[in-house]
Amino acid sequence: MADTHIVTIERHIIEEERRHPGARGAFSNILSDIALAAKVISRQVNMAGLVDILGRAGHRNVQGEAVQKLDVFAQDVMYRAMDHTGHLCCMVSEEVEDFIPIPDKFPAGGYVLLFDPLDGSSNIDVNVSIGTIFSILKKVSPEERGSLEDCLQPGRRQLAAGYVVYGSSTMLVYTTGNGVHGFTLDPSIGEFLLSHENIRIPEAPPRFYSVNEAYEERWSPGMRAFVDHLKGRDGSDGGGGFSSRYIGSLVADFHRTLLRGGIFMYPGDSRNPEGKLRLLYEASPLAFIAEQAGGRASDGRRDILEVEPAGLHQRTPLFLGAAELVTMAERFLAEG
Ligand code: P6P
Repeated sequence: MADTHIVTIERHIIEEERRHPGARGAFSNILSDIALAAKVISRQVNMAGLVDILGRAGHRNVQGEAVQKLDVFAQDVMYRAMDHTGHLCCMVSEEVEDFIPIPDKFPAGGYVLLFDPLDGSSNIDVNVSIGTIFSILKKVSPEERGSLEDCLQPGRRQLAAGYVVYGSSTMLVYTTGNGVHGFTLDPSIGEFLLSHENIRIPEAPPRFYSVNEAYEERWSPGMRAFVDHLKGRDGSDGGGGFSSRYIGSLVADFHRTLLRGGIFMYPGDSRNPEGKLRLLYEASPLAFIAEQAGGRASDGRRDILEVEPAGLHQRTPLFLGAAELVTMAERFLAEG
């Protein structure tokens, strides 16, 4: 008998919604709309090499169509999937300087969507996995149409967070605060099917550390000491036994950390004290997921989810992964 127990993401979202008695379906519709946008982006990403949309914009492809850069395309897809639904009061995108209001011709709703439509897009031309990252907040301001106040909330207030990784397969991973669940896109039926239920970050080996070591000269002494410890160079107990993995695509590096364990780091340094990664739509959603998977996320001193945002695109140092390693990193950094 074929296993007919296939769980689509739509079914999973509805079952999740039943856990929130006050939910009126808007929240579930947002997640389903994101899944639809992910399918459209996935198709375009996987066709990138074929329809000549690799990283260049402004010219016409073989079909004579005007070509968008994939990150601009992904931005348009996310925006058009969400602007008219009546569930959002505003949006924040890595691609747009200010917060994005809902057009007056459409009704506004009670949620905020913050997203990086296509992170790591510079990796597209060399066929490295890239991703979409999203975060959902509840509207808190009295304004009907949403405001900056609704966007600048600490990560602890997120209702849901997730990412899509466009790799050897396309996977959507999300949490609504009830564990982390992964869905793999079956292109033959156009459905995301539950493939990784209740993901937990493994504490046991193999253990990977993930950081761009080209910047070592710019690190603090504490950061250097931590990585030396991971390499077993300091001869202390518990050091060594790690492998280094660094893809240079945040979603891909985090996805590996979530499934295989270890720690991902993008620290601040002497040239970029706040690091490179963005708080609202990169660090915060991944931090929510990491915590829900039994891990931790820190800026090197405190939980990412406690940081009070001051700006839409503010950067933050990021230490993400197995709780014991993130806590160890904080200890080394505190020593100098
Ligand atoms: P670096 C990709 O450009 C990105 O924004 C993230 O996806 C990735 O983690 C980081 O930058 C890589 O930065 O400085 O190591 O090249």
